[in-house]
Order: sequence, then C-alpha cells, then structure tokens
Amino acid sequence: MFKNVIVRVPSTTVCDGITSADLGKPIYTKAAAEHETYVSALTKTGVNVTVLEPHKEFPDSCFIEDDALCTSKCAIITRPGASTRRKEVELQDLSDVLHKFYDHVEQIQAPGTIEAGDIMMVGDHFYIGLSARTNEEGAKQMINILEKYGLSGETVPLKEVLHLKTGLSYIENNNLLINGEFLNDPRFDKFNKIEVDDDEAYGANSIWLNGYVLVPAGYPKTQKKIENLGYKVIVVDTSEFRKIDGGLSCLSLRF
Ligand code: CIR
Repeated sequence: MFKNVIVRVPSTTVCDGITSADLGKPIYTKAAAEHETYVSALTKTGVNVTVLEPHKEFPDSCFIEDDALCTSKCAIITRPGASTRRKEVELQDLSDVLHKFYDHVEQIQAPGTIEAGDIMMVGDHFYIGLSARTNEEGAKQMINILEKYGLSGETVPLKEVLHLKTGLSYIENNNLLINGEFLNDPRFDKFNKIEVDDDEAYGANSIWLNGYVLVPAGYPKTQKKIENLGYKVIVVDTSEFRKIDGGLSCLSLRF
C-alpha cells in the first residue's frame, strides 16, 4: 500500500521542458488544470498528497519522480543526467519534505547520474534502466545504497525510450505492462506480461496505487486490458505533459 504521494505543481515555464516529441509546446493553463485533476485522482486512491510549490527556473521540475527514489526504508535523492535538471534536486523543499517522511535520506554523488524514472520497484527489488540519463556509476551507487537497507537492484540496458518506465510499469500482483524493446527481455519473463500495443505505447506508463490503476486518457486498448485484470481504473488526461515526454509516473513520488 502507498500512504503518501509528493507532487510538484508545474510552473509557467513548463512550456520550455525538454522534449523529443513533435507535439508542440504545452499550454501552461491546460497543464495546470491537468495537474489538478491528477492530484484529485491520486487522492481517490486513499493517499495523502503533499503538494510542493512550482519553480520557474526548472521547467521540468513537475516531473518530481526523477528527483528521488522513495523506498520502504529510505529515500535517495538522485543526480539527474539532464544538465538543465541537475540542480532540481537541490531545491530545499524537496530535501525538507523527504526528511519529514524519512529518517534516512541518501544522495547519489558525481560522477553518477540517475533519474528515478529509470527505476521500477517490484517489492524489495529495483530494476534500474541504463539510459541517456542514468549511467553505470549512478546505478552502482543506487544498488549499494539499496543493499545497505536490505533491498536489491539490477540494471537493465535500454536504447529506445527515455526512461525505463516509459516502456514498463509494474502494477502489482505480478502484472507488468510492457512495450517495445523490453518485450523480449528474459529478465521480465517471470511476470504476467500485459503487452501494450505500439500505437498505444504511451499507455505503458500507468501507475498502480492501492488497487487502482491510473491510466492516461486516449489509450482504450490498454485501459481495457487493465480493467480486465480486475483493477479499478481512473483515466487521467496528461496530454500536455506528453508534449514534453512526461507521463503519469513522472509527476509524483509514491511511497
Ligand atoms: C525530461 O526530459 O526530463 C522531461 N521533459 C520529462 C521527464 C519524464 N520523466 C519520467 O519519465 N520519469
């Protein structure tokens, strides 16, 4: 069960977020409205949501998932691989809120880089994508920290997507949403794989919270597959965030 969620409100500069998409710039007012709906959806799952203030100097800072890994034992502040995001993790309110919830707050050090969108939690085990944002050193430091607290981790090389969870989401009960380059990876053979069709690839980034699955709006085949597994589905429109490569998981820390 998750008890707590932390989000950061998008700032007016969200339109300047990093992107590889060709979907135009997000419109701030729409992004802000989508974010409010996202927070309401989270609240319906029974979690307490802490809402942090927007920060204009960091257009991507609403994607707070990348800034920390929140485990059952400790929180680990990351060191983002994207240079414009590197100092996001130095925001005092992030450190303050993590110290409020955790006795143990660790930090990834240079030259390690890691963004927690590359980390998928399955119980006490963590899959860590090696991506353009997360390097071997960052993953190694993360695994060492996890092991210190009785947790474990392993790396997963990735080539095509931004982050590991762009193409994979663990929705508990051994069910794994999976798309693209991960489909034939033997690491994931032990899971009940729910294949997300390529024309709905963005739907692979859905999030489980307390028996609910939040699914992005506009991916009906994926939504149906998740409903057929017996989950209560809440559909949330994140189309403004998609314009800058962001999805449902990126917008929160869940623990
Ligand atoms: C970035 O490129 O860093 C942001 N525009 C999107 C981050 C998405 N985060 C995630 O997948 N965890």
